[in-house]
Amino acid sequence: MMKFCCLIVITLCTICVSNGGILTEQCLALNGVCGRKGLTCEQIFGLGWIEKGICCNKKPCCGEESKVIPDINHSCGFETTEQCFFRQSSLDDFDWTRGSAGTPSDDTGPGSAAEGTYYMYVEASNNSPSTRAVLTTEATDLQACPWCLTFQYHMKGSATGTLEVSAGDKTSSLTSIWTKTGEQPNPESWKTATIDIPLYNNLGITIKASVKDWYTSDIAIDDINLKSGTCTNA
Ligand SMILES: [Ca+2]
Ligand SMILES: [Ca+2]
Repeated sequence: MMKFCCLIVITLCTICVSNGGILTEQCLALNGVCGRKGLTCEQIFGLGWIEKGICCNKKPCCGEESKVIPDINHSCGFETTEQCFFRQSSLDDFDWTRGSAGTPSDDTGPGSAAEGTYYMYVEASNNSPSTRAVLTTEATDLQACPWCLTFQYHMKGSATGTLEVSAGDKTSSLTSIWTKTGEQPNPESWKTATIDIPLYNNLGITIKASVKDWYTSDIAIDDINLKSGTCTNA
């Protein structure tokens, strides 16, 4: 029976390669595309997929037994004080503040939430230039697969600093993958960030706001969603 199964796999691999990686529901390629998302086996299941050069070796296969990418969605709108999957970091200079209906400073910050009533913001008035506040997923186990991160952000104020998203293996170091600096166009309105996060083992993601100058430097975020898969296919 095993020999019969292996023969089928090898045959399918041949078909896949000869067709330049046509997608099917089956797990086909040595390290070709797999499933409907157009991702390599390693992108979906991580290193080791082709450990012995054979498709499906020791890993869940993209067939009936497992899904191509598990359907996972983490979200956080800050409507309650329950812990979000993004939490306050202690490896920074100060914490984000949960707020609603404006920030204490005039001419900066949102007038209302992007979603619901509450959002998170950095209050620049109390914090010196170049200080930063970080939200991190460090305490959350995130599966090794590609993710699509979206959130709403608000950057209004003549001295607005920088909002930066970084991702990577949290046991080593993170890489900056998205940055906005300064007051944004049409600054009264919330904007949507849509960020593809590639596959990492031990994935960690941070959202960091840096204060550029004194009080007109508030930055707010709301409605964070992290969905498995790429943003194109999510
Ligand atoms: Ca909200
Ligand atoms: Ca902090």
